[in-house]
Amino acid sequence: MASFEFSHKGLQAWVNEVADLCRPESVVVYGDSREEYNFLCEQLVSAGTFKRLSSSLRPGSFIANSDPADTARVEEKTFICSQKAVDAGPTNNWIDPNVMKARLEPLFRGSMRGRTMYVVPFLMGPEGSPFSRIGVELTDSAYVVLNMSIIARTGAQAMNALGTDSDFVRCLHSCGRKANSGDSGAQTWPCDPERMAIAHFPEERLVWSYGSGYGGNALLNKKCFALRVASCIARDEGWLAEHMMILSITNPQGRKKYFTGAFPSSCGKTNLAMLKSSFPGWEVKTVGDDIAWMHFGADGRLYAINPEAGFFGVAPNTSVKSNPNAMRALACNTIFTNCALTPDGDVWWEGIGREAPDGTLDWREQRRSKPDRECGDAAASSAQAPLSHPNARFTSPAANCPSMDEEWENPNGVPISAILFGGRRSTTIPLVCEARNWTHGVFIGANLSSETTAAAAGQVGRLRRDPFAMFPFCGYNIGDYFSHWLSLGQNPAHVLPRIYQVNWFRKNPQGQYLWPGYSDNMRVLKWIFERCDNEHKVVETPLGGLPEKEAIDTKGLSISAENLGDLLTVRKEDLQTEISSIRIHLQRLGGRVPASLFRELATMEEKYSGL
Ligand code: OXD
Ligand code: MN
Repeated sequence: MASFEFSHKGLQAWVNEVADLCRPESVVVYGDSREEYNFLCEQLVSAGTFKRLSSSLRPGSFIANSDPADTARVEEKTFICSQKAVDAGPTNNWIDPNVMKARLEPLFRGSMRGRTMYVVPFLMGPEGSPFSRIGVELTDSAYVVLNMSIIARTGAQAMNALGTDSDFVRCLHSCGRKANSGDSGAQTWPCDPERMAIAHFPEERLVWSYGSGYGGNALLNKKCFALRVASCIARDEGWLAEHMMILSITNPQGRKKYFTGAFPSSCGKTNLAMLKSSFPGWEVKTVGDDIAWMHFGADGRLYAINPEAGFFGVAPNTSVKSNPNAMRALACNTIFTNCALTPDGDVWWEGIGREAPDGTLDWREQRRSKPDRECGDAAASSAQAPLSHPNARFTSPAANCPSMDEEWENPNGVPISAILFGGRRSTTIPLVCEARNWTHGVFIGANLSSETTAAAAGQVGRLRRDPFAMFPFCGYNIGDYFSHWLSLGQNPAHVLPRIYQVNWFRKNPQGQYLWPGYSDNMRVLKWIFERCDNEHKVVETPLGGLPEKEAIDTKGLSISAENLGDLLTVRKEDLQTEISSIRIHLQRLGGRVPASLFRELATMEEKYSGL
């Protein structure tokens, strides 16, 4: 085994300790040079994990297919191992940290035998930012290393930040191997789904992930560090680590504002962050598509950085229509996972907007022919096995994306004027409404909900409450998390952003969408932009302030007055159901839910009775 001398003693001790436990054949520090990146890609091609895509159609890009039992984040196998169960709270699986370590240690023992252990230092946030944080992932997966080098800042930037004594979050990852599978290091996608566990030890700023090589289970910088562990650090230090996209809007006069937005998975957060405005004179640019770290600045305003350096986006339904900027971002130097592979060496997925050629290999490497060819919306293909997995992904550098904002790597972050909460709601929730104040905004975030889609297992159309879109990602008691948000609103020095609820997914009784969505969401962003400048009046309702119908700019849009009216209507009968559903939800979240949220519910009920 190669031995390494790190000038950081803490890192040295930890690397030695893990190597002793996991017994890799060698230890390699990943420095993120072009040569190292290419070398690992070649290694994965030889191993059969990667296939190189056509160099003319998709230069510098590769496709990988995972083990069919390892295709998504697994919430049931994700644990918050805080010292006390109550600190993990009702939204997390809790196991005592000592019990979890005793359970996982035998699985990690020798788990890297026959493999290389990569040491991957990474920086979350722009270089030189006071808000950036350091992590180190030790992993036995070259696939993980390559994905990390796209979505995080690895190599010299991270090493320099680490120095000889900086704090860092320790992320240990091993794909493991299935019980009784022999000792072959030769599988194209090693994993141990039966015994998989993703364990967070928030008090120790430590993550242990065993048994999965996929996405958020294995790229520990993202959901594990930047949300679950970072949310605990943020609570302790008075800032916010959120599951939010960040975008900028520039108006025709050249004035710019930044918004963040929390949307549960599968509600078009990436599409919104990369929205291509079809609205003359208005421009949207991207700062981040998934995670925002936010701090109040010396001027009292809230500033956000995107801790990531790339996108790990859901491929199905990404098309030139739904997200032209993402399509440009994944044009080259991209890793695709669980997409279909066309005979000419390009990728394909349901909803890409063109037909799959005959002989396309599906994500399970089965050759598929004519009757299976599909085009259009992913939902339409559900009658047959899809060619791409519903959670197929692209991993692309942010630098590829033509809509990145000039300030996206500003070390001080960008000042936030508005926070959006949105989900898929076919009824009840209007196209947009404005929170009355910060506390009401926190109430809206706490009750955020969305109807489940065909892309996720389980019943379609069921309402799931996903507070702040953080249900799977808040590393501590969600009641304390609400209190943390509320407390930031009580500091008189803070200049608070306005809070809005949006819903692009309302339907008429015939089940048709009332709003065109996509680039026309710009019309709603424009109204919010103008509201932040105190333009327009709002119509008060129990859900918050709604736009007057004529305030939503519909120039060039063919929408009937009836549909627009429906989109901006709060119905009394819907509210009754909503109020009881919110009450059940808040009660279920247990004793640490702050009383002021129940007071907000009482206010909503009073306003409802007065209708
Ligand atoms: C994601 C998610 O992968 O939210 O970003 O599930
Ligand atoms: Mn996400």
